[in-house]
Amino acid sequence: MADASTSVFPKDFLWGGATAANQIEGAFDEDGRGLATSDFAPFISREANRGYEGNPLPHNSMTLEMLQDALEHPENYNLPKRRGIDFYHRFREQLEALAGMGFKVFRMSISWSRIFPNGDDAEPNEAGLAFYDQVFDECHRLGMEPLVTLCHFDTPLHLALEYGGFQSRHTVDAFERYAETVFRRYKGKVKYWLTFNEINNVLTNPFTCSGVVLPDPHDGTHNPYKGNWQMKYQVSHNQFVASAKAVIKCHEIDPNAKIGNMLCRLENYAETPKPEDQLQVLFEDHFNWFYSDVQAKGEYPYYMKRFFDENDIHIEMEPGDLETLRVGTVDFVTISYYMTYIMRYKGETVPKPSGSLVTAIKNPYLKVSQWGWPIDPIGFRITLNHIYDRYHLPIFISENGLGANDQLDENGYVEDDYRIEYLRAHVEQLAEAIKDGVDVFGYAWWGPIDLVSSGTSEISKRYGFVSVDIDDYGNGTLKLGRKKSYYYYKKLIASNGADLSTDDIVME
Ligand code: P53
Repeated sequence: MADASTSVFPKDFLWGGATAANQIEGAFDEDGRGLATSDFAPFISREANRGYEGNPLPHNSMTLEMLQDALEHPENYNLPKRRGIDFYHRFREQLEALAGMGFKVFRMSISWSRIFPNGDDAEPNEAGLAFYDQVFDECHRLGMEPLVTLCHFDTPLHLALEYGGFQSRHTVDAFERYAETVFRRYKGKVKYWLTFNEINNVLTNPFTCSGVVLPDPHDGTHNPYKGNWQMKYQVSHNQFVASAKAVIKCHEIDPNAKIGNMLCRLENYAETPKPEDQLQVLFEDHFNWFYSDVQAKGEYPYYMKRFFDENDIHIEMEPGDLETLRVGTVDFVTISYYMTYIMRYKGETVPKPSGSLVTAIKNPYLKVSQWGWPIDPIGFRITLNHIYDRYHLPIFISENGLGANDQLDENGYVEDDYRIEYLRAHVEQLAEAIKDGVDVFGYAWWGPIDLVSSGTSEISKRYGFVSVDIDDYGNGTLKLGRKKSYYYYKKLIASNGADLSTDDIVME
């Protein structure tokens, strides 16, 4: 029998799950919380979403006009991120269910607009600060270390509307103050911090990722978010500086805390052995590595110069920025890993990023999820090796998971063998990576409790081991259930990842 004594995982490996404030909390207007961009991300059904494979994600097309309309007439929209799963009121019960699997870590984020309702207020909101005190205390009581993202896709609305989000240095300053405030408040309670969630997603989702709202051109000629590389790379620079400033503050305020980055890792394969296709992989890799290179190595990588020069991209910097980036490098690297991508040569010597999160070219060797995301456990091992080789920093898996349209019974149970298989296969490859010598210290399953999807605001794209009785329109009792995968993950954690067998799952 495989037990913890045969495990290849470090003894204190952090098994657990990951969430984000905007996808679980709800209570969007309670206790002084200000509005955030995520409060305007409308529900997009799976049917409506069918056409988007290979295109930028739907919320990317949020324009100023749509936002203003939703602000004036919220009743015309289904806005699930305002409801979440009511974690704000039910966190004790929900955390307890997660701790029941033996979680050692709970990844969550702080809602910036709960702490500073406008993002840049003179004083923080004590009710918001007190809420997270309770959540962290509860995590510790249950034996879970909180790992906390400062900003996970929820820029305060005021900063988005008045300053264009991270297009402005005002937002950078506001972020630094927010970060400093929470580092001081939670010193000793939070050991692991992350700066921005999936910082590279500005390339595809500047609204969601960076609070950028652009006006609709009205003549229907183009999507204002398409291309626009000058804006996106300026925003990236501003977020790098904001991230580095947070790292520096964190180290000053709490020398025992560690702070990491978070990259949506895109592992690319060439479509054929043609050297040109492999060259395209190199290009796309650069667009992805750029983010972790700056955050982990502290400087702009050599390969961006030519891309910026030949595409007429000019980054405006303030004096001291390069020094800030150099000093503010992260202590560890984290990624989300969901899938791999296929690259075909586009015929350009200096191409632009592909601007898509879901690969348009199908990999015939891989199955896909119900949402068309390729499932590639071996790609996970490959990507972990690539990252470790590049940075030699400890790695934490901030996200990995499978969204599925679970058919829950009246107890919230489903025999989700597909999720069990996804988890088993990815942990198996994670173990291989660790045997390869990669330093990984934790693994957080995305959405260990059903929550609102980021890309489409669906709840019916369920990721959880714990189910929540709520539908896409907010109907339901919010009662929790335990899926079959709950008992599998519990067993896996109890053996510290040694026992991956799926045929002796005990439902208790
Ligand atoms: P959802 C796209 C591709 C890969 C990861 O995504 C992504 C996205 C954005 O939707 O985002 C991360 O909920 C993100 C989470 C998100 C999760 O992946 O669209 O950090 O907030 O929920 C899964 O299925």
